[in-house]
Amino acid sequence: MTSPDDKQRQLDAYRVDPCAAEMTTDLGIPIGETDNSLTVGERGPTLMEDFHFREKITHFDHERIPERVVHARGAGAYGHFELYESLGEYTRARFLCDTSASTPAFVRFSTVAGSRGSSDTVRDVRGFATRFYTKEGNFDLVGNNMPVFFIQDGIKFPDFVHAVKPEPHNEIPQASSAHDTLWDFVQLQPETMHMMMWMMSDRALPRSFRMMQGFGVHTFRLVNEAGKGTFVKFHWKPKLGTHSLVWDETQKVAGKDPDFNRRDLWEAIESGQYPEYELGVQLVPEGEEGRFDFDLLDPTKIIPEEEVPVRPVGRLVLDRNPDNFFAEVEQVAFHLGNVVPGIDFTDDPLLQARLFSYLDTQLLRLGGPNFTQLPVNQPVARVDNHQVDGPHQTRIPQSRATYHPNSIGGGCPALADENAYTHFPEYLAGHKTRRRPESFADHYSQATLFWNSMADWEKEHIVAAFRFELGKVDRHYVREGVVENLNHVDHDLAVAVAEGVGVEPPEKPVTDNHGRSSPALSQANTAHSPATRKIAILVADGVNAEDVGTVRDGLRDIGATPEVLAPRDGSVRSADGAAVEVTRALPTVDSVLYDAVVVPGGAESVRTLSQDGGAVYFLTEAYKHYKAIGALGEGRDLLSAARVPDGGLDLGVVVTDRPDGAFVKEFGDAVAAHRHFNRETAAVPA
Ligand code: HDE
Repeated sequence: MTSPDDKQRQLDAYRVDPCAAEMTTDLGIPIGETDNSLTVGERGPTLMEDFHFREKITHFDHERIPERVVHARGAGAYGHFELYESLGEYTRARFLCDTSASTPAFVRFSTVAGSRGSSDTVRDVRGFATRFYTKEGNFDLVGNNMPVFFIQDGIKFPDFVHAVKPEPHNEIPQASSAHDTLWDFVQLQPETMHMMMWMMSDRALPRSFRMMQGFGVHTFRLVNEAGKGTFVKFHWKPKLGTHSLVWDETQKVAGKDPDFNRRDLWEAIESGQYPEYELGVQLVPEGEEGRFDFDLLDPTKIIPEEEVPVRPVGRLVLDRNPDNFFAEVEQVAFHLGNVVPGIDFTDDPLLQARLFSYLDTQLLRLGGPNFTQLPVNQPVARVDNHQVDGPHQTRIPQSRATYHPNSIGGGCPALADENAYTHFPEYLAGHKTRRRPESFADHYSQATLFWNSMADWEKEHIVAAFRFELGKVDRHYVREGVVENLNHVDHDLAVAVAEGVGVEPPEKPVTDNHGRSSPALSQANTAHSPATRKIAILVADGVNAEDVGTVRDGLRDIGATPEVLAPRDGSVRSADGAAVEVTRALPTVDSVLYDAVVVPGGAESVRTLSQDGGAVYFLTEAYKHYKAIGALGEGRDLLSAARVPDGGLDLGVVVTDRPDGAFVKEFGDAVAAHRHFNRETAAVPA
């Protein structure tokens, strides 16, 4: 049986308490002076024999490893996975059969295109890579927050990545797809169209790593004790629902807090608001794969949830931040090839390419074949084999015979028996060829399905995103090429985009829209909760203390995170002379860093805030970004100053004279709704 502590106990052996010893060199020689180099006289040259100086600088010079060529920027956390019910009918993977096991896990979330220092909130896919430290070895589910991919065959990956990365001549733009080379690739490679619909949707702007779905993307294979295979797609569903920022907000956050998503994950775990995701599987029995109008091996296609339901099988809880970013998050080395008995691959050509790439990339990044010995990469399962030597070998093999078979070493280690990994004996025969199958040829139907499934506001955001991105493309013919491709997806979409980017709109559709939709694809149909939402309470001297108390305590009771913001830090004096503690000073924060805002009553407080451009702008901008807004008593006057319509529950503006439970309930519901896209905001000056 696995326990979530197995991995932590193993890591304990590597954790270093900085207070456990005095300062030494790397070889343990005590150091009493580290501020001055060894010189000839106080003003003379430095001596070569200063071994402490040389060791310190040499180590510093080598402190970086190559950043990941993609997914360079990320954040990680430990957690554990619990299974609801056994999947023994489909797989022999023990962690998917034993409901008493709690499997330790490590997750790394990431953006894809930007370098390590880029901003979190750019328009991009997010990586969602999960490692399960099972008793049978590590299983890495290296997924994304979108269920399809840009290309069908891995041999196109370098082409795609070169196109989306900053352009080669001037290394501009950083972490953005809005430039010529990406869209040139897109217009020439129509298999990208389905993924580009996701990329231009709000899915590319997650509010939080805690509020995005995860997908294994490829079709994998589960194999049971009897050797029977079942095709499987893996899904992660966040407990808090799938929610996104709005575009204007993401761009501002990129400057105000480039670590927005990273910080959000860190703070949620530190404060005990543990992120939680449900693992789901879509199962397709071997032999039934022909029943779809697409190929299960094509990674640019989903299986609509309405056709094959996602069966929830377990939950992942992230409950521990790493101790050291470099040692754990930077050095974690995921590999699609890390599978356990009972989980196998398919012939998806993107998956097959990844099986080569991840191991290769780790050899470069981590400097040799022993990276699996790094604490975060070590399995909790026992490791024994004849792979010896190489840079940074940290184990001390005691065997006198490092080959198999051997008699000198007693034949050890013995080969595994019935628990050994066996590959699914798929029957294959065919000519060697470099050809894409005909079953991969339809690049548009599912892009149309995605478009048809969107709510009106989601469609508006997609059109605006295409207009923004193509508007940054200099070559007119590239814009035209993309519009031509879009006309295969949906005529109205193509016309709307064309009109925004100065391209002649296509006259008629290429084919009729098939009219099918999949409601599960829309974020309008996700889970909603006020839990963990950051809510600003704007106050100044003279605030009504009862209002603040009721709102703050009421919001905490529904799991939200209220923060009291005032023109200065420390505390403010309430109308009845009490001290109201301030969480943060207004000049150090911005409305884009909060989910909602409330203005308590208190005539003097509201008068002061109305004279404070920062406070007024805070509200105006929150309104523009469709966030829930609340006001109590005189707080209404600040709404007027910010040109926020007074009241309008259906617009997410909650106003009351009395600070009571009913207000908290209504405001909590408005917060849970996430955004109120039915507002008219075009004229709002923020
Ligand atoms: Fe990756 N990918 N990828 N990828 N990928 C990497 O491995 C690659 C693909 C994904 O948090 C690299 O360790 C190829 C699909 C995530 O450390 C590299 C192809 C999906 C992460 C690599 C793909 C992903 C990576 C870079 C096309 C979603 C971050 C550094 C055949 C299912 C893992 C590294 C982390 C990272 C190659 C396509 C997800 C170069 C060749 C599809 C989440 O090996």
